[in-house]
Amino acid sequence: MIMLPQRGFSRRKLLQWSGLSGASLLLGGCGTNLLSNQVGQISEPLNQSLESLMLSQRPVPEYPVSAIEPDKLLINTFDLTPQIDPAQFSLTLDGDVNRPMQLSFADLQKLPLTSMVIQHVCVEGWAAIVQWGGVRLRDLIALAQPKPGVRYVYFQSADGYYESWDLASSLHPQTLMAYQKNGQPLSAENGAPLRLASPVKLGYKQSKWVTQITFVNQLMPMKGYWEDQGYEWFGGL
Ligand SMILES: Nc1nc2c(c(=O)[nH]1)N[C@H]1C(S)=C(S)[C@@H](COP(=O)(O)O)O[C@H]1N2
Ligand SMILES: [Mo]
Repeated sequence: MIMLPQRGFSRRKLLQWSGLSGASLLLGGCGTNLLSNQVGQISEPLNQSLESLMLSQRPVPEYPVSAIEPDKLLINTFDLTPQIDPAQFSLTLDGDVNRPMQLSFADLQKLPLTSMVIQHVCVEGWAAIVQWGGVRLRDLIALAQPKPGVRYVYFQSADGYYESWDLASSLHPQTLMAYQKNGQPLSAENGAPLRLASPVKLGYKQSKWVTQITFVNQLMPMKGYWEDQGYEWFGGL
């Protein structure tokens, strides 16, 4: 169970800004059956603009497992750590998509697991080589099927943190919704049950405790927890 109330933008506000009604949310909730029918369809073609964005992605070189620096990844959390029971967890995919859905943690674990060893870089002056394991965000995007106008992706977290990413970085083959760190299940402090992990973005773009991923055509006034306090939006590495 998610113990903290969501802060940051409310779901209603997000829907207002993105010009969506609540109706698309009601279509979610059929997660498990929907997913088991669709796991085989991840390679289904996306719309053409998504396909060409995916082809433009170049993988970032990875490190060997021997390079992992287990003690160097510092916990960086702006507020309290949510304690989320994975059995109660669900991830909502919504916004301007053909197939809004909710996925349980068990659903996510049925999807292909990708593991990578990359460097995490925090703008506060530290970095760590970490192994992350999880689901490629592009696989979730392929399930939800964004409509052609979608250009940005919003991530809402259980601690009230929020982020927005460009679609290209979200489709990068090494952008993961991770549930493992250094070969172990993610700890609560590191964002369990599900967090962003990617070698193409700075640390503050990598939301922990992600509960909702929303696809939109335009950026909204709230762009990200740190961005709205002056940090650069793209946050590329
Ligand atoms: N939900 C949430 N995600 C977050 C943060 C946060 O405070 N809340 N901090 C960010 C920052 S600044 C960094 S560097 C990384 C740190 O991840 P770690 O605590 O697992 O090392 O998480 C990012 N994701
Ligand atoms: Mo950070």
